[in-house]
Amino acid sequence: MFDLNNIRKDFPILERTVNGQPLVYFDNAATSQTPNQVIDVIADYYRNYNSNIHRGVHTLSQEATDAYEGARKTVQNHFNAAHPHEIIMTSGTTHSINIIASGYTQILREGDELIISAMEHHSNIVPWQMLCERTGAVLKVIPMSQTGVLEMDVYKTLLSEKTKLVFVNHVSNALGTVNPIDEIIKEAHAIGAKVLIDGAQAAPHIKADVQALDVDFYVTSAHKLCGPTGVGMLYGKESLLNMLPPYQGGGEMIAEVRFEKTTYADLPHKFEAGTPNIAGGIAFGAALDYMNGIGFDTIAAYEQELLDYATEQLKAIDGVRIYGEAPQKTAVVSFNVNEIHPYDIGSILDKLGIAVRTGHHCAQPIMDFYKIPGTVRASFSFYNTKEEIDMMIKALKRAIQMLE
Ligand code: C6P
Repeated sequence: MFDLNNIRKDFPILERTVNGQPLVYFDNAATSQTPNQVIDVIADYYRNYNSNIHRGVHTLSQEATDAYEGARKTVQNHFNAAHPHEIIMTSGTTHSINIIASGYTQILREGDELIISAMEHHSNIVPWQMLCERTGAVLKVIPMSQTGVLEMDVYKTLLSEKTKLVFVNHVSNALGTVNPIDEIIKEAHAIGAKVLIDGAQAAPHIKADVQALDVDFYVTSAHKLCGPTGVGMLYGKESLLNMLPPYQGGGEMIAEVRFEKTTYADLPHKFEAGTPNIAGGIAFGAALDYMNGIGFDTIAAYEQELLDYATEQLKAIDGVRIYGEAPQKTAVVSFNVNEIHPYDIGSILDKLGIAVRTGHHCAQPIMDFYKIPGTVRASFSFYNTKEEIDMMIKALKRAIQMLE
């Protein structure tokens, strides 16, 4: 049963006020809020068994190691990876993508082609541009339509025997579009290219099954799905992760260190140099447990109601233009009102207690495509309510009156 009142009680931050108004938190795509169940797990680690992992024979270290490796198994089960060692714990999506981009430096040759989409976050653009600079590979872009849908026909024409890698986000952070990653992966595999899917925005809404998708790499951040910041994961097929070199050198990622030669640890440790974010990793597992306790189907159905309601209310306001009207969307609405700068709307909404994100959302190519400086982005989570959307609409009308 989806008991919204009880769910909201799990999130202490929802009790607070901002500028004397009750907080309405609609910046969930930037980072989601954290329930007591996750906060308690972090506090419990520091209160009761704070210790380094994989290193000590002592009890605390073993308890911490068990909890951390338990979280890795939770992540494995959630994404249905075949093995726990296919889950690399990272500091987040950006770190995960950089591990792969760095790893392909010695593999790519001049003239090889990489494909990204027109609606990527900078994290899924810049590391590949840097890789192209290092290797002489060429980046191609799948264009999108005015409604924010990828042009799959063009994608098919971009694929060739030169294509080595394809990178697409599962869900666009600025538009909410859910991309047809099944088809993207199948088409890429048909010509022998590997695929990395950026799941940062999908993971809070959609449970991805990496084996069913047959995806080569899938990455996400815990802080988008009720977990803490500074932790995330890289899923990679065992054979590919074994083929790639380590990203960083240091403790934990070695088998043997001699001045003459060092050998590397097996997966997953080869990619996990140094002391990780231990409490964060454990809390990542707790966050997935929490969300699975509610159920991803339940979450998606309720968020769709919020999205439909907000879209309808916004469209009823004169001068509102919504960016991103794909048939399949997560609960994100990006919009502008006439020529008003999004920052001005965001500032007034904040004065009225409403948190939205304004600007280019680290997706400047999307803003260039629409020839706008940015948008106002309201992004919803399962703990938001229709009453909160009413409050945003009322506040927005007030902002428009003040600014026009
Ligand atoms: N998008 C947003 O407000 P990190 O910062 O590494 O946890 O995630 C980066 C990232 C990668 N891909 C996508 C699709 C994303 O949305 C994000 C993070 C936030 O939209 C913060 S910029």
